[in-house]
Amino acid sequence: MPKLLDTIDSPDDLKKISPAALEELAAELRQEIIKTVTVTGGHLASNLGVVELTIALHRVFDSPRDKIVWDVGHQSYVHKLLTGRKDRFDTLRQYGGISGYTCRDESEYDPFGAGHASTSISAAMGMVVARDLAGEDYNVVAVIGDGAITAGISFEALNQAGHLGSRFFVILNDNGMSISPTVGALAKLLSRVRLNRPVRRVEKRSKKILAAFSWGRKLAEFGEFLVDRFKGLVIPTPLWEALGFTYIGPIDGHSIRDMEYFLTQVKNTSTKPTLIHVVTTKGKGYSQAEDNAVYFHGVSAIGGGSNGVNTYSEIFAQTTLRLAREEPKLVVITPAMPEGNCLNIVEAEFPNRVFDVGICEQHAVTFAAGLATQGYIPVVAIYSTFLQRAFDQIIHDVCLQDLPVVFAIDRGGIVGDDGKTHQGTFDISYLTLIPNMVVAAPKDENELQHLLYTAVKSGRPMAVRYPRGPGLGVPLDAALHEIPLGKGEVVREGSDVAIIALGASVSPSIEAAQRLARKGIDTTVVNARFAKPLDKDLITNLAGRVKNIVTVEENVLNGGFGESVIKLLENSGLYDTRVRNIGIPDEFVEHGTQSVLRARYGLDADGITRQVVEMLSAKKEDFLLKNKDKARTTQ
Ligand SMILES: Cc1ncc(C[n+]2csc(CCOP(=O)(O)OP(=O)(O)O)c2C)c(N)n1
Repeated sequence: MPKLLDTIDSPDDLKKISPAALEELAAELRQEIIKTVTVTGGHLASNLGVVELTIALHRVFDSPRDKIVWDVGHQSYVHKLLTGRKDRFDTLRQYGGISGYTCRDESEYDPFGAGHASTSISAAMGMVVARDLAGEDYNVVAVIGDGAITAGISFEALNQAGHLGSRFFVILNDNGMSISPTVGALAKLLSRVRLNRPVRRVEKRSKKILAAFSWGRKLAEFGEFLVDRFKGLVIPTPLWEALGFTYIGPIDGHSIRDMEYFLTQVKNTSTKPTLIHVVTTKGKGYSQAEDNAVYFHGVSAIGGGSNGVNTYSEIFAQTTLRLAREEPKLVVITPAMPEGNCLNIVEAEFPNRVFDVGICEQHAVTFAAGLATQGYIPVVAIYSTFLQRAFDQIIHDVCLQDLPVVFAIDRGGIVGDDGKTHQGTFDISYLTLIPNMVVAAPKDENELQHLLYTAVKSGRPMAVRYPRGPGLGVPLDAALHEIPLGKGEVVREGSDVAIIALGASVSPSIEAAQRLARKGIDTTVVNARFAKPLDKDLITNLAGRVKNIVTVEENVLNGGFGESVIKLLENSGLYDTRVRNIGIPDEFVEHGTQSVLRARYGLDADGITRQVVEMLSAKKEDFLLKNKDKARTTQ
């Protein structure tokens, strides 16, 4: 039987589908998503939860003229399938394929790209003001989850929206879940609304009341009516009202009919900021995902996983648990990523010392700084890409006051399928420029344990940055020891060329050295361990002996580890050293598997070998330090 989905190339086609057939379409969309995500990996439960909401939005609004701004963008698969991307949907998150998030380059139906949470209301407000300034009349709709709305930036935008008072729609997609259950006082308030019977009655009654109205002007009072009539019940109207919004809801987010009805009313009548509270079930329609929405938030592609070797995140959590047992002042902070950082084992034993602060990276860092002022040792467990959010907090609240906050930075370097918005390729640059900060990166999971121990003992702001995925499978030392700050290690001696590698790049550099040996090239490999402070003695002595130096890092070259090495050699007067920096050029790294992307940037053993051979066979002048700008552009 032909599929309804096959007939839809744009929201206009969707509008031609009869209301009676929409449930069938919803089922087809769910099947398509499950089929694809099983192969490609991706965000499953969040997308299954917004099937009906997305259908209703595209039937009521007129995208791309009307702007629908999805927060995070991880739940935009249905939207992609309905906006001309179904034929490429099987390339989701694959190298060269469509992104797992919204992306302006990909479609005119994506008015704003995302990947990080909580930007939708701000971005949509920009569009609202642009519309008003230009004297136009399109609709702007921000769709945000109950997790993402907890971030400060969301409230900053709501605050402005209420102040300006322009016509604007915020759809709060409330499923009670972030990746883990949503935390915080707002989450408690919303869950009272979701679960409370009187609210369900309100919902039914408001529908009846609406049904009694004819379409048109009278309905303009609907929002105010609902607010007045039921104020004092558990509906959180006072909160939204105080922010200058009309509150509508809660609405059953799996009833297309209800949503079309309510959305049409507000679209036709509302003149001010309006928040439409839609209640959905994460994982809807796929019982396993409904029962375990945490696990099914994001699933790996077939064949993905760690092949039985512990991931760096797991080793981080196991070490943190050990350290928490020894050090009663140690506390752990996660901005909404307890699962990704494997913190469940720490939380199980020390529930009062693990704090999930919600999707609030800025608060996480300043909260840690506050704890540190009182003698606690906060460990901020955070992904590299999300820590970008807290740049000023690291500078102003932690480093300027030289407070001993440990940053356990997961997903440093190339992360893979999540793509441009999630690559951890900037942290070495943005952390090493800050005074007082120590920045370390372990060569393997055993060294991760020791560096975490070192960081906790250091009494300094210190970041330990490690990659996404499994460790190397090396044995773990039973006893933890401190590593002197700023001390690297020579892991292999050779006289033709020296590779100084950072973190995850050490292992492929060792492999490259073995390949180079087969070509008769004698290679030193240094595990730098610290991007700051650099091991000055080790590096300058090395440059005295070996005149060809290659640095390797999974970070952008601009402001990266390699540049610091060049600066050190220059400042030490070692101008006759030839240096080549291997790393990420000045671009955003798209999606694809980690191995494909590492190969693309020459960061795997093949690429490092090739570049060393190239360097040794190139003219000497191309790499002399005095020509360093040229050297850097020979990537
Ligand atoms: C700044 C930032 N921090 C953390 C994340 C990781 N993350 C992706 S989705 C998500 C949960 C979002 O929850 P919610 O907004 O309620 O959407 P749902 O998945 O429940 O539909 C989190 C924490 C992110 N994308 N961006």
